[in-house]
Amino acid sequence: MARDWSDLFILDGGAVDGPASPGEDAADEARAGRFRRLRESLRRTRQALTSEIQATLFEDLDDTTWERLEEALIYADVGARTTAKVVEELEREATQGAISGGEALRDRLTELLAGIARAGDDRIDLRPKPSVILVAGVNGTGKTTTAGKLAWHLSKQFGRSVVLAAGDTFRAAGVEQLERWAERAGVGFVKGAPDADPGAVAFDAIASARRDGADVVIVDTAGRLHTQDDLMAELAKVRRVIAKQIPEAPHETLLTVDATTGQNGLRQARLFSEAVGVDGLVLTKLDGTAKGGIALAIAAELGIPVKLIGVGERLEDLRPFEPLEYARALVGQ
Ligand SMILES: Nc1nc2c(ncn2[C@@H]2O[C@H](COP(=O)(O)OP(=O)(O)OP(=O)(O)O)[C@@H](O)[C@H]2O)c(=O)[nH]1
Ligand SMILES: [Mg+2]
Repeated sequence: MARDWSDLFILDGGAVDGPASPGEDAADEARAGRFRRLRESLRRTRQALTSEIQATLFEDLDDTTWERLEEALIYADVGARTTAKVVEELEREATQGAISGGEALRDRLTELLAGIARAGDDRIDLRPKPSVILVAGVNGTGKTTTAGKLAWHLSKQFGRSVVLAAGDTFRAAGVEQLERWAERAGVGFVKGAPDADPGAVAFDAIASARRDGADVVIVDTAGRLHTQDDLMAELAKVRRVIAKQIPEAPHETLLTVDATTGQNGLRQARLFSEAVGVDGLVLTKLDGTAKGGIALAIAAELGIPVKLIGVGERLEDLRPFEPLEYARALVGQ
């Protein structure tokens, strides 16, 4: 279960904290602060859900309770199938007398949602040297931003040397945008000639990382090509070219999903995971939506763990995903 950045990454010889390594008290404080911010960013989701859930708290648990709860969860984008599963379970437990009253219902709801959100191993293995992380996703979902934020964390908090690879060669602006992130994060940057082949850029970036002994290569990719098939074919090709440098690479394929796109996110996750394979999800723009529940639908239906969440546009607005904190924030506990 990833809580802190040091829990998210699997590092050589244990957690090698970088210069900003906090002491235990500071870590607790940081955790509390982070939780506050997560609650704040999920405020909209929570307000919608909480008012429904609060309304059910003081009623007898009857059909209306379950209907309202279902509506609230579907509104939060938890998805029909996952919602049905959760509510059926709660109803069953209530009938058996295991849940009585609203408080217990809320606790159990939180527990069930957290359990669903926890899908498989949600860590990122950084032991291979260099580790290659491929960032994929449809256009505008936050790939470039996530690549930049992640590079910054790896460099600042863990002292890792990082190379950002401008694999979105489809748009010149995309290359420049990543270059600005590399400057802000203070990490390496590799781009190709205009209209270069994205696979070739990734290949060069890995070659330069190996030459310079860099720890992590993060490859940004295009989100929009002429067709979706083109996009999947290009991603598959980038992967093949990367594997020519290091057969096990990319070690991690992260898919960015914009939390504000609701159920569309589930379709995207299915498409990418079938076409190129996805190791983990980055749920972005959680700060701007009442629909944060899509993480649950993706975890439940596709078994893809959420590893990171984006809660804003600043460097520090990327965090490891923590299922229980997330479920609590969602339910309003
Ligand atoms: N509020 C908020 N905005 C975000 C977050 N992540 C990304 N954004 C914004 O979303 C917009 C798109 O982000 P990009 O990183 O450019 O997305 P992309 O997937 O690289 O887009 P393409 O390269 O066009 O496919 C930018 O304006 C980002 O600042 C987030 O977590 N919260
Ligand atoms: Mg981009």
